[in-house]
Amino acid sequence: MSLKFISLIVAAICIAECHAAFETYDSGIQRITLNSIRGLNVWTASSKNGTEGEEISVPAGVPGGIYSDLEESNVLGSAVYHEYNDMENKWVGRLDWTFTRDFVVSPEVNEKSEIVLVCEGLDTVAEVFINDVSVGNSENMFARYVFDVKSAVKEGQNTIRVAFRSPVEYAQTKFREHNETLGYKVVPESLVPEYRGENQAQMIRKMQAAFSWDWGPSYPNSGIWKNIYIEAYNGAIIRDVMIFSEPNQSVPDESNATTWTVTARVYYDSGIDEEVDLSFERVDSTVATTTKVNITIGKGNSVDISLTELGDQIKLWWPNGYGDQNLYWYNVDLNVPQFSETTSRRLRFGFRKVELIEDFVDKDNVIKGREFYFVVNGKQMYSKGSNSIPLHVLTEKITNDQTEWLLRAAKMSHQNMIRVWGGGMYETDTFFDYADEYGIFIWEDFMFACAMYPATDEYLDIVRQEVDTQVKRLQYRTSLVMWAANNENEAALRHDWYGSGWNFDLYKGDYIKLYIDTIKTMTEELDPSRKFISSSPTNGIQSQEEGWVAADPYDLKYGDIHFYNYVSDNWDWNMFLRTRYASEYGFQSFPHYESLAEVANDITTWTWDSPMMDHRQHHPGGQKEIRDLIKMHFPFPENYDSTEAFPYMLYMAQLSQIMGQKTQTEFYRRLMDKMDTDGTGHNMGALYWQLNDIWEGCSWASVEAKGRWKLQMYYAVKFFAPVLASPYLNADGDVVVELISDNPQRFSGNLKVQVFRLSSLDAVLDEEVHVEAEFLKSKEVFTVNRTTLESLDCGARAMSDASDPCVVYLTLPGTPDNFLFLQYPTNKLALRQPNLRVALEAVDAKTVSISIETDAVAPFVFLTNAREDHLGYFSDNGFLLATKTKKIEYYSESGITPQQLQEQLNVMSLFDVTTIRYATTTTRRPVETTTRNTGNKPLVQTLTVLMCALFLLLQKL
Ligand code: BMA
Repeated sequence: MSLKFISLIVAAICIAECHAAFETYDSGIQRITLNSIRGLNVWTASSKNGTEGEEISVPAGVPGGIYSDLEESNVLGSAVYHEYNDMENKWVGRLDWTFTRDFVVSPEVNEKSEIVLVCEGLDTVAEVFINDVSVGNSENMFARYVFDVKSAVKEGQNTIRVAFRSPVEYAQTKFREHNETLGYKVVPESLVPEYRGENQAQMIRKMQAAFSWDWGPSYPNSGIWKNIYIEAYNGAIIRDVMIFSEPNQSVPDESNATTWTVTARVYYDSGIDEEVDLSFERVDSTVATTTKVNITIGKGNSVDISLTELGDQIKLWWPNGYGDQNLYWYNVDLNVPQFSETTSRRLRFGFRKVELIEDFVDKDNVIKGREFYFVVNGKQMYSKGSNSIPLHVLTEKITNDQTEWLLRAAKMSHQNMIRVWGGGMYETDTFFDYADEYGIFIWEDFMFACAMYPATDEYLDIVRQEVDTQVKRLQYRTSLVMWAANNENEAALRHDWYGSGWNFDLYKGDYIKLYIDTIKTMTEELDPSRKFISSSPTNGIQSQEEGWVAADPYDLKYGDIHFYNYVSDNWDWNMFLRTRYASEYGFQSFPHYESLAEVANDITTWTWDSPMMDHRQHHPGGQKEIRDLIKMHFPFPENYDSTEAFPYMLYMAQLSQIMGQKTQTEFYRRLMDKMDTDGTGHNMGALYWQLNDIWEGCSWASVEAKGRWKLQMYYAVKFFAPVLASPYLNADGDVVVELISDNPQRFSGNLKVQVFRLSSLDAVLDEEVHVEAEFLKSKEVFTVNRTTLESLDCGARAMSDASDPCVVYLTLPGTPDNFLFLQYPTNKLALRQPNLRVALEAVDAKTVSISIETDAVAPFVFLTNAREDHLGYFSDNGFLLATKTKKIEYYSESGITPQQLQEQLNVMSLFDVTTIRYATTTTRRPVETTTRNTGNKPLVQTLTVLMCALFLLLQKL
C-alpha cells in the first residue's frame, strides 16, 4: 500500500482481533460497527420465559454470549465453572434469547446503493430483524452471513433484533423430524450419562462440545459471537482474499533459481458491472502488480491478480525446529474510481512448499502399506504436537493473551503441528497468527466429531455456507497444512459405535454425501493448494480405494491412528502399536489441587471419589482406570479416598499420565527409521491428546484452562526435544539407549549412563560414551546388558514391591536428562526422605532461580506456584532428582520476586506420598462426614517454607 493511500484512509478498522495477520482499510465505504461492550448498555438480551416463567432482560456484550451476560448480571449466582453450575445453568441453553440494540444511520450511509449487514458469527439458529423487517436467518455458527438490508434500514434511528432459538430445542426437534420424515435416526440418540450433557449436537452446526464432551461441561451458548456491522457502498467491496504461492521448482530455495508465482484470488461483492483498478503488492517493497479488471454485479465473484517473487528476495518459512518463520505483509486494493471507493486488505503470509507423502513403502510389495509424513521445502518432517480443543466452552471468554500463552507452550515444547480437533471450533485469527509466527502447522478438522451426521439437502446447504466461510477465511494461512473432514466418523461408522450397524449402507451413503461429495469437493475446488483427508483416523489413499470407509481405519500401515488403552501397563512400551502416525493418544489426569480449589467451595472436603470429582470426570470408569494405573506404579495409599490422600492422588494421577505419554511418545519417535518385515513402523508423527483444557476437570490435557502447565507439558518439553537419548528394555532384558533426532543441525556430545538404586545418590553403574545424532534417525548408542544388570541386582522385570528399585539415568549436555525405572517404585519402604531444600534468587524481574538440594534420590520432584495468576512455568518439573543439587528457574509472565515465590511455592516428591497420615476411619462419601478441614497439602507447604528458611540461613552462615 502506498504512503499516499495511507493518508487517504478514512476508516481503518482491525476487523479481526488486534494482533491480526489481516486488516481491512476502507476509503469511501461506510461502515457502522454494531459491536458494543456490555458495560455500555447498548445491547439487551432477553428471554420471554426465564426459570420461573418470568421475563429476563440483561445488558449484553457483542461479540459475546448469553451465559456471560447472565453471569455478569448476577443472574447465574456464581462463575460458570464453579462447583455444579454447569448443571444448574442448563435452563439457559433451553430457552430462546433475543438480542436488541438501536443504531443510527447517517444520510451518507443511507444514500449508498448497497447496504448490507455482515454477521461474522451468530451462535446459532437465529432470525435477524431490522426495524421489525426480517432480513435473514442463520443456522450455522461457523458461517458468515451477509444480509441485504437496503430496504430495511432508514435514515436516523433503527433497531436490530437477533432472535435466537434454543440450540438444545432446535437440535432435538431436528433429530425427531429426521426420524419422522426419513425413518431413521442420526445416531447417537443420547450421550452416556457421565457426560452430563445435552443430546443430539450433531443436528446443529455449532461447537459440538458445547453440548458436553468427555472432558468438558455442557454450555450451549446463544449470542452474536463475532463482529457484526453494516457496510454501505455504491461500487464493490472485497469480501475475502485467498493466496496461492507456487515455486517454479519442486524444492524451493533462497537463491535466484527459485521464483514464486503469487496469486491473490480476490472475492468481491459488487453492485455494478464496471472496469475497476486492482493492485497487489508486497508492503514496503517495489514488488507490485496493478491492473484493470472487469467486475460483475453479484456476491462472491472473484478475480485473480498475480505477482512474482524472486527466491533470493524472500526467505522461506519453516516449521518450529527447522528454521525461521519468515512472514511478509501484502496488500490488495480494489479501487472503484467512479465512486472514489477503495477496499484494501492486508495479509501476512510466508513462503513454504509442503506435501503429504503417501507413497507405497515398497512398490514391489504393496501390502506393506503406504507412508504418511510431510515434506516441507524438500525436508522430511517428523510431526510432533498435540490436539487442541477450544480454550473455553464460552467463546466470548477466550482472550488473545490466553491463546498466545497456549501456543507459546506448544512452541516451547518443540511442537510443529497442532490438530484443531473437529468437535470444537475453527480457531480464532489470533490462534492462527501465533501458529504462523511460532512455526506450528495446523491440521484443520472440519467440525464434525464422534457421531453420524445428517445429509439432507437442507443440512448440506447449511454445511456449504460453513465450508465457504472457513476455507476462504483460513486458506492464506501459512500454518494451515491440511484439511480433514471429521474426527473419528469413518471409524465410528465402520465399527458401529453409535447404532448405525443395522444399515451400514444407509449411513455410509450419508457419510459420502456429506464428507466427500460436499465438503471434500467444495474444499478442493476452493483450495486446491492443500491436502484433504477424509477423516482422522483414516488410511488416506487406502480409505479412498476402499470406498472412503476402510475395512479397518486403524490399519497401522496406512494413514493415522488414535490410540487409547487405559488398562495395560503404560510404562511398558510393548503395549503401544507400530503405527505410521499417531494423531491422538493419551491418558487422563486432573488439574492441580490449587486450580481445582478455585472452582470449589471448599477443596479440603474433596476426595478421589467424592461427588464433585465424579461430576468433573466425564469419561465412564475413568476414576477407577487412573486409580489402577497409580496402584501399578506408585505407593498406593490405602485411604486413597480420603481428604488426606486427595492432593497426593492428584499428584500421582499426573505422574501416571506423564509416564504413559513419555513411554508412548519415545516409542513412536524411536520408530521413525524402523520398519518391520510386515510393513509396520516408520512412524513419522506423534500428536498427543490433548493440548489444553476447556475447564477445571478430568482430562487428557497438558495445559490447564487458565494456563497453568500440568506435568504433561513439562514432559512434552522433554519427550519432544529435537535430540533425546531414550532408554528402553529390549526383549532380552538389556537396557538399550537410542539417540533420537529430528534436529536438522549436527549434534554430538558425551552421554553419561548411570544406574542408581533409590537408596543412594551414588551410582552403581557410571559410564560415558561419545555420541553423534543423525537427522531423522533413532540409533542405538549404548547397551547395558542383562547380565550386567543382574550383577547389580537390577535385572528383574518383576516390577512391583522391589525393596530397592533401580533406575537408569541418562545425561547428555544440550538435551533433557532421561530415565527408566527398572522396577517400579511401588514399595513405600523403598523411598527415602530426601529432605528437599530450596534456595531462591532473583535472575530478573520475571525470573527466579531455584536451587534444590536433596539427601536422597527423589523421584518426581513436583513444584507448584500456588499463585492464582497461573501464568508462569518452571524450567523443569516432575523430574527425577538423582544428583545432590539441581538448579532450575521459574518464569512468571507478570513478574515475581524470590520472596513472593517462596510464599507460594510447594515442593514435594514421591516420598511425601508415603507420609500420608492414615485416618482411623477413611473419610468416604458423603463428604459431609469429614471432620478434618485441612489435607496434607498445607502441611507440605509449611514444611517446605520452613526448610527454605533454614537453607537460606545456613547459606548465609
Ligand atoms: C478421542 C477424541 C475425543 C475424545 C478423546 C478422549 O478419540 O477424538 O473425542 O475426547 O478421544 O476420549
